[in-house]
Amino acid sequence: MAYIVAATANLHKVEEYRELLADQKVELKSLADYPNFPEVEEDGATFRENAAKKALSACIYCDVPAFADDSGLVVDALNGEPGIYSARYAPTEAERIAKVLQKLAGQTNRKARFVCAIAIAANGEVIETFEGVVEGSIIEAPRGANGFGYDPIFVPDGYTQTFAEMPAELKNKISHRAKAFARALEFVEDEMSVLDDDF
Ligand code: ITT
Repeated sequence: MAYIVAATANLHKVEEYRELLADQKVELKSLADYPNFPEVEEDGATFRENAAKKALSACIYCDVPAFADDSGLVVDALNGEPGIYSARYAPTEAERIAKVLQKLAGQTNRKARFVCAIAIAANGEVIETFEGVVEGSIIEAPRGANGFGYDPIFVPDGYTQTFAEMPAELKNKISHRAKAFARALEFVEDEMSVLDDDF
């Protein structure tokens, strides 16, 4: 079976991608299958740039089509923080959440969004990048144990549960990653020849 590499070291992302690819005839590998893959420095100025760099590095290193996402939480009242620095905002997940909540203390504007850029690379070049966004707000204290990252403090618009309270199937229908991935998949289905039947 053809396979594609998800260029991520984040096992939560891999888990989400496995579900999103469940109906596809393609085997998903991840960087866990390439333990010597060197870490990619995420020095881009945008989600798209970082996603492209990660996908291209993996495609070249693994010599198969690869995709990567760069994603994060963008909070309006914090001028877009943590944004592309979401993974590095503080040393641990709990501290990252605490930092956002502390900076938002007393703030009535809780508007935020998760953004996900997915880049696909094949045959040594970046083919395309796609973006998905889910709008929502930041609550006062964490709720829920599912998901990862900032999920316990993010309630998507139109819902009352945080991403961490929702079943994974629901998050995977409405999330930034699901939206970006649906666009990527549509592109791949339309442009299969670009991927030389490797996909
Ligand atoms: P890779 O670069 O190896 O894929 P990473 O975790 O470092 O793994 P990013 O650089 O894209 O990935 O950083 C994304 C961070 O944004 C992630 O660590 C979370 O803190 C946050 N984030 C992204 N998507 C999220 C989601 O669906 N739920 C909660 N937090 C998310």
